Amino acid sequence: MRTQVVSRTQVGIVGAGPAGLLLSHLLSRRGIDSVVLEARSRSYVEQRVRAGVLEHPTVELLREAGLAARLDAEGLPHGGISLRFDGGDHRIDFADLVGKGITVYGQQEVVKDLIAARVDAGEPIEFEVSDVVLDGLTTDAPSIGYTAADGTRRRIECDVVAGCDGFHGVSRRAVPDVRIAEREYPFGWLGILAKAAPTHDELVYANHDNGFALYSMRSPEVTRLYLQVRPDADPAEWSDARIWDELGTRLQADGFTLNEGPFLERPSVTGMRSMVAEPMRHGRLFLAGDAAHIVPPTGAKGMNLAIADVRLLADSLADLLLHRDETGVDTYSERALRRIWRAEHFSWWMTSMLHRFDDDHANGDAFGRALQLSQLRYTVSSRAAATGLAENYVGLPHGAV
Ligand code: FAS
Ligand code: PHB
Repeated sequence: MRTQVVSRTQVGIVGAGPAGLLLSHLLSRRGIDSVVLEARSRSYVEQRVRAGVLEHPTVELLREAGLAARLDAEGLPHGGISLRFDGGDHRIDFADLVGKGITVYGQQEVVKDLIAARVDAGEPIEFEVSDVVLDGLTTDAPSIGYTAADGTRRRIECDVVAGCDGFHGVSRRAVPDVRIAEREYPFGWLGILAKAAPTHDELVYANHDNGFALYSMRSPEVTRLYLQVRPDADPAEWSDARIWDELGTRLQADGFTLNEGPFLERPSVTGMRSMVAEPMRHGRLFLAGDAAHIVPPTGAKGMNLAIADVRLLADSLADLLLHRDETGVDTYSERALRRIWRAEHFSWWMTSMLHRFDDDHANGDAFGRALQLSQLRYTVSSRAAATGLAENYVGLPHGAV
């Protein structure tokens, strides 16, 4: 084994997704140094197409943190969404119901803005690392061992380790007594990114007899679309013509047209699951984002929840490292989990209400289908019910639950 290179920082962060990058930025604004270790290349993480919707609290936080210049210039503010079922459109008017909205701005754009802020501040992000090992987590001198992109074996000695390495990372597995609560769904989403000008200026969630479809966008030139498919569906079975045909069927409504165009990346299938790992702390290791929880994307909560975790974690670590006050870190997991379970419920509720379940699934028989339609009709006809959807979708204020 080549000699180890040892360095030191206050917070070692594993993962350069929205959680890890934002945590590093928020800590830096408090004068706390950190190092971000990322398995992939910079270009890979900046091109990875994922979430598309920023909650109101997320936009406010990015603005407060000085990260919203491009978001404010290029993001698309939306005042509502439509639920499409029973052959008709039903708009949920966020502005009227809760006085706030959302912003459509791709996750990869948020990641680019965060990386640019770290690089501009001269803060280290190490890309293409491998063999990350977390040590000493129950001591006050934890460390992270890893192999750097140049092949040297390194170790970072820290005060704290932040596990922001997503669902497939190493951090959750370092929590010995972790308890996992989860649901698998009997379907996935085929994601389509098309160079085709959006024809409708808000998102449409469609519950059709053939299955769920989502109409979204990324810019005045790019449409983002999703089709419910089998969880093991092979994207190769979905020709361009079949995709456009099925989208046209499921999104059909009076006055609605769909522009077709070339795909900007090959359509891929994302599985659907709900998962929560508790506790989100083990000694000096703290989990944030997908490392600790996963939601089905129907509620557009995934990235927003990661950002809410990080706001809480940054405040808690600042109290610990600047003031030796452990109150924040001692209650971080319990406080974060309250918002997480609210988002888990909302995402499960939206998923259960909008997707078609097979006959052999509890939600798929005649009773389940009738319940689903009744829930949809109530949600769009009752101001109280529509307000419930609106306040969860635009995002409850951080700290509200
Ligand atoms: P991330 O997964 O974004 O980042 C974790 C980072 O850690 C990655 O860059 C990874 O390379 C790195 N990493 C992993 N293991 C490591 C190791 N051992 N060492 C170093 N680095 C390591 N959410 C929505 O709201 N809407 C959507 O439409 C949506 N679509 C999605 C589609 C897909 C295919 C996926 C996987 C997720 C989707 N999500 C969506 C959820 C997504 O946006 C996440 O919630 C968000 O990326 C969470 O951010 P992080 O917690 O930072 O995790
Ligand atoms: C997206 O635009 O990618 C998107 C929007 C809303 C969702 C999921 C994904 O619920």
